[in-house]
Amino acid sequence: MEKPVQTWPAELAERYRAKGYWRGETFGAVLRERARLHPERIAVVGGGQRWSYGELDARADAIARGLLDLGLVPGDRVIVHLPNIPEFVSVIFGLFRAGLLPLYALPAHRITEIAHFAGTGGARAYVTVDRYDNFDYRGLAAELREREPGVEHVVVVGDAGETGFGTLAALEAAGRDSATQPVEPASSDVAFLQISGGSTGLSKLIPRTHDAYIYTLRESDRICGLTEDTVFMAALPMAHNFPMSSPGFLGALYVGARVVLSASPSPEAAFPLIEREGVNMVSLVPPLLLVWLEASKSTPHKLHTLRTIQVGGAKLTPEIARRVRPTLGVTLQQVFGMAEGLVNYTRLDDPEDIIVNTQGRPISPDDEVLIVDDQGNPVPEGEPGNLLTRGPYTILGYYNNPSANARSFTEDGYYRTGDIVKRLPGGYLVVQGRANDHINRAGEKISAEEIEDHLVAHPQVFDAAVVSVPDEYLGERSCAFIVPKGEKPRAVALKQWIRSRGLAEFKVPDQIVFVDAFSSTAALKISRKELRAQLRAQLDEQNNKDTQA
Ligand code: OOB
Repeated sequence: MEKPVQTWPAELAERYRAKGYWRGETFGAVLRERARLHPERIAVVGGGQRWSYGELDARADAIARGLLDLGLVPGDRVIVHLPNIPEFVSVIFGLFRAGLLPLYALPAHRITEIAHFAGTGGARAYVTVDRYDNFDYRGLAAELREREPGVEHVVVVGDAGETGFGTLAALEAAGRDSATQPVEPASSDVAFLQISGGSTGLSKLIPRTHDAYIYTLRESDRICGLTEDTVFMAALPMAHNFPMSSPGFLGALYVGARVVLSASPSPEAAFPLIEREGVNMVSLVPPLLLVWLEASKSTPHKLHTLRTIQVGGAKLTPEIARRVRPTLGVTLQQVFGMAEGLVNYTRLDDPEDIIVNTQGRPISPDDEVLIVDDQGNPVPEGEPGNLLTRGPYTILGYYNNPSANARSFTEDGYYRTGDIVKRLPGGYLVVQGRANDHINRAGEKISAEEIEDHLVAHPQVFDAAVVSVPDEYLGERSCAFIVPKGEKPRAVALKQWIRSRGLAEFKVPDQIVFVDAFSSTAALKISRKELRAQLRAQLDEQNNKDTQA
């Protein structure tokens, strides 16, 4: 039987230590050190609160003790389902310090996804917020307790109401008076579980160690020029790997900089904060960049403190990339990364041509990048192929998931990213597309298979195929082809069906097309993958006709 976590072979681990990549640091100890060096400096600003490093450190301590006093033991998994509020930071550092593993869920996730994480992650606790963005997370918590009784504890940030759940405030207060002494985990231990975009079916869990993740923070800080004077804004959901660690809010805290949390990435929420806090760095997905570029032309808010805008998560077109410097007077940095590991950056002093036309090059000299054809043979330099990678911070396997590991990793430990890229001289990568069927909707990854499974569960659906369609604003949008069973359902009813199945709103198909049947060859002889390709081609043809007409 495979172990739940695949680790690096001893000789590689030895090499990464010898080269000074892995330095034996842990998150809990890093925060302790920053708080000792400059206790008064502001670490986190958001939700009407300003916490110094000293205060954050003290809160993390209290939360660690409070959690252990609930009966949780080091190694236990705890789902963290929080929006961009300062408690996100105190809770995860409390967990790190107690040796408990946060499992990060996005605020958009709903009961079906959370129950899946709880089940596959074997989570014992769930930390959430009372209400946010018109959604009652306590209701979700109650349903979760029923569906996954292994989740013994619920901790609510804010008001627990009549639920009987504990609150973070109470847990922290109890922790402050507790004599429990948390034991710092080993730096080679898994620090947390990140979730995968889920190209085949349901999301998989990604185990990241302190050593490997902190290495990416240190190097990202250097590459992206972070100093103590950096004021980094987390505008995207901070549970996502990009604003978390590339260099993200964790990279900012690692150098003793300031993190400003925006409740939403909209210009209405973010611009006043940029002005008030003197934000100089932010990370965005391409559609948001477009919105920011437009809004910046007429905003009354002063944005002159901004120095770097990072863009990643989905492909940025050169046309839009080219507008960034003239419009906002900032340096653009392209970021091509994945929660499984590998992160590429354009460098701040790269020529404009590289910044505009490439997705950067890897962080580490020891990031091994292979570009191969479908048979696994290397393609000639400059030709597109499948990107495989391994290195000092790319995982060697998903958490507790042997069948996904057999598909996604080669025998010699390379991760099959599913991305089609080409490599330019100097190691710069240009993303060309995806080999597998997921939809990258404004940076949110949607598995076609997952949505199809939910659609065919509808009584009036005989068959369904979900494909990506190019979209001017979102980059890609989702289109569901439906073969009805009996009376044709209404498109709105199908969308409502997906919501009622307890899925994140971004997974609701943007477009629904009814067809009488999938071509008979398709239904019987070809794979889902080929069927989706055929349908995508049909749509392209249709769209071309429409634009010509
Ligand atoms: C980031 O992480 P994930 O895990 O949500 O998604 C990874 C996938 C990549 O495999 C690629 O398909 C796509 O997202 N992607 C890009 C891209 N950045 C990510 N595709 C084209 N151009 C880019 N710049 O999305 C992520 C993690 C860390 C840093 C940045 C992004």
